[in-house]
Amino acid sequence: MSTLRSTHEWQAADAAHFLHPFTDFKGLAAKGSRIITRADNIYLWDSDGHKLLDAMSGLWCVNVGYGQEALVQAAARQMRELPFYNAFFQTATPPAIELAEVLAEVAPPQFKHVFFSGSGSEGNDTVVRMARRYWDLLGQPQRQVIISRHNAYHGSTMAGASLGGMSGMHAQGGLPIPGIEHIEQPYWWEHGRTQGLTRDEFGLVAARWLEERILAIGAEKVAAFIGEPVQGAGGVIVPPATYWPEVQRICDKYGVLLVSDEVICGFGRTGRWFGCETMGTRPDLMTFAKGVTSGYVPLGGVMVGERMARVLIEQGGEFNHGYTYSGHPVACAVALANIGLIRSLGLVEHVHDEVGPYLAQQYRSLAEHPLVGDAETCGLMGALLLVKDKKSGAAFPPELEIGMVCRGHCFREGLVMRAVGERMIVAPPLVITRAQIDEMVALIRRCLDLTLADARRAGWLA
Ligand code: PXG
Repeated sequence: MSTLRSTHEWQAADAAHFLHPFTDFKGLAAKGSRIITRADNIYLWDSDGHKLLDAMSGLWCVNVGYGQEALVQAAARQMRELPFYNAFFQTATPPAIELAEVLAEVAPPQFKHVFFSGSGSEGNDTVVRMARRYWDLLGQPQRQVIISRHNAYHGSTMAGASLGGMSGMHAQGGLPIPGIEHIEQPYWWEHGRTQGLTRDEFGLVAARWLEERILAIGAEKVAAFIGEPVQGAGGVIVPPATYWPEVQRICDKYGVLLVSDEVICGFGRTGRWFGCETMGTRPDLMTFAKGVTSGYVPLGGVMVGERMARVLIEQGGEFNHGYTYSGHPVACAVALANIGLIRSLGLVEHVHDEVGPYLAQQYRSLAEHPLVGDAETCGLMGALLLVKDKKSGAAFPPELEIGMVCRGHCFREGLVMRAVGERMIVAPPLVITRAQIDEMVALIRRCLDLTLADARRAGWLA
């Protein structure tokens, strides 16, 4: 593979052949992709040699940072020894067995079993089939409905996108599939602040939307509730502290399974191994992907709590579901090296005790910026809401795409920060240091200043 082509040559070949995910194909072909050629620690370099601080960890996944030789060596060793074998016909490979064992160690105590997939989306397809199968086996086949939230992201397969609450996705391809319902998200700024509720009051209100929906459907028809501990792709929506414990209480009351989608929140992101531990829930299923291998190779899966595992194992017979790459030995070997590194570097503690609180402190100071209406963090995830009028919290009209204006400055200044509507979000690698947080926050502040200057010039401010 040549890295010696010019940026223009890469862009031409890209436009000629590569259909990118979630992309306006024609628009990108006209503009040309940004070509990323190498990375180290928390930094990327593009094909013009421009250096960027990657405050998004690739795509919420490179938890241990780039350039970790232990993961490279684990992949090379496993590829030499046994690059592939399946787990279908009563076979297994040592890395898959060992990873299952290690996941049972790092996951909350109710999890002793795992079903592997190749991605988070496939993991959530497994969730749908497994939850419905569980109720079938218990003689309650009418328990089919899975409740999720608007503005949730659970992947891009038919089931994953159906569970997700992205209207743009539902508008294409005949989604959602039957038996998926959505309630409103626990987004205080939009749904609680305007009602004059405190965050904690709103958390209870939002959780009770779940109870109302369960009662409207009939509890005997509800299989499960699924949610991300903190919504990632939806814009780092950190729920009030009261939300998840109340959701847990409601799920317990009606016997509804609780599914924690840990694809982003898992493996240290929130300052605990899994986001459910930060939020205080005891899920029955946990979807994971991304941080399990720090994105070095694809791997996902579902941790299955004992309540369900006992039924699926003891009474289940054959579960007619699985993927060629369920338990891929190279992916599992890399995951083992990755989890080993998270442990030996103490990254979960590093987020919990050191850089998570430090990021929160820095975000309190960013909250003072005239463009910022709200600033929040959870572990190493952060969001800044850009507003037109700091006093009233009035929003910019969406057509101004203020987030994209800010994002443009970020790229030019050497920072990868995502824009989700008016929310500017970060989720840097967990190896980030305090000094690097200072560097990141200085870049963020500079980009906010540049965006503010643009907005002033254009007369967009209140
Ligand atoms: N669940 C959650 C919570 C996710 O964030 C998936 C499932 C699907 O995982 P796979 O591996 O199938 O992509 C995700 C993925 C974004 C963005 O724009 C987020 C994701 C994927 C692509 C874009 O923030 N998360």
